[in-house]
Amino acid sequence: MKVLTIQDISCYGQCSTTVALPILSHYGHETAILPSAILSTHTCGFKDFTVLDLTDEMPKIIDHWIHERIKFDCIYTGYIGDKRQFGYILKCKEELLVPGGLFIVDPAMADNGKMYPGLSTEIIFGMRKLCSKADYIIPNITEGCFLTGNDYKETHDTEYVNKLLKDLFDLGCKNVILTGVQEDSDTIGAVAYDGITRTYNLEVKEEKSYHGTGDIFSSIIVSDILNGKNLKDTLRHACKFIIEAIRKTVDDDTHSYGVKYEEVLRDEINN
Ligand code: PXL
Repeated sequence: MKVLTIQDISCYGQCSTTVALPILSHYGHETAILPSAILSTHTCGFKDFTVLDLTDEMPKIIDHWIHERIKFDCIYTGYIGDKRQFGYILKCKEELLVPGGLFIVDPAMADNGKMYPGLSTEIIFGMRKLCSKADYIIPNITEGCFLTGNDYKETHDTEYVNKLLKDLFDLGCKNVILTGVQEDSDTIGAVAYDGITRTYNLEVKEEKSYHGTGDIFSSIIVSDILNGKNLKDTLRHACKFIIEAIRKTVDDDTHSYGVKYEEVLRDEINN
């Protein structure tokens, strides 16, 4: 399938566009990018990172593609640093998706109860709008709380998860995939909700957590959905992949900025 991903390029740090492209390609998809910004690194754990905003370039790229009659089977969005970009993204959805194409939104803007450094509350409003028009949204718990006004909690009983899922679904999307769900301190995973059915996949939690795992998770979800894999297997694949990537990284103290997901891809090829 032909996938357009709209998110930033963090030049160093294993997140957003630099992880989405190899993963989408690995699972057989053709890729195109509409970069929202170029940063020297991602914004968590690095100081004094540089940012080049690309908002003004977006409409020119989109208009060229419309002129060329270019179309995509899926548009997959991630980190967006400037509120002016949401309108351009919705234009992409209207003009560049094939009929029946999928609009998948990872509202990548927050984690561990906090917004990422430098993001304003206007980003939350924009992400809400994207979510209202999405076929799938893939928020983590923190993003789910910011999108719906629920309080952030570290562990998540069934009542809390169900309320978040319902409030997220009520934004107007067709499917919610909520990540980072922790029923207790030993397990972590994801729950999908389509307005009727809840599909769970929880795994034994690794001690450490890393930046960029949400982007890897979403890229696998997008890849598997486009390949027609069923939801339960898709969730299991994405959760196990992240756990495995963390396991490959934990012993290397010099590697704290992201996970060694490439080694998991290599194992999938070899096995
Ligand atoms: O991994 C999400 C992400 C994407 N892009 C940028 C980020 C982050 C998280 O820190 O800073 C620029």
